Amino acid sequence: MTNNVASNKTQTLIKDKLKRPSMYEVILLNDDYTPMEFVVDVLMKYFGKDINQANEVMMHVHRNGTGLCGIYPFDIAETKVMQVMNYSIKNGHPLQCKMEKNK
Ligand code: TYC
Repeated sequence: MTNNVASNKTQTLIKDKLKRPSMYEVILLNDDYTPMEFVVDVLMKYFGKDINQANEVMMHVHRNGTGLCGIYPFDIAETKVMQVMNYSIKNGHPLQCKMEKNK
């Protein structure tokens, strides 16, 4: 190895170091029982949506089966999913939420 040419291993290490962290989509799932107002409340409470954005996402999920709430680093996405599931259970609703690696 010459002074100014890094080995493959070094190049790989540099690349690894600079790689952006993977991001994760938090996705809401439709069901027949959760009230629309509750879903809107969830989107405002946990995903920083205003009333209009929350209504849009909720209606998208209602019509299409799933919808994107937001995209976050792993730990934040995981926390949001847990918060939504806990809040839904506490209020007796079957609302489901999941996370998926963002491609
Ligand atoms: N489909 C539900 C209803 O008609 C409303 C709903 C919307 C439920 C979005 C879940 O993620 C959801 N009451």
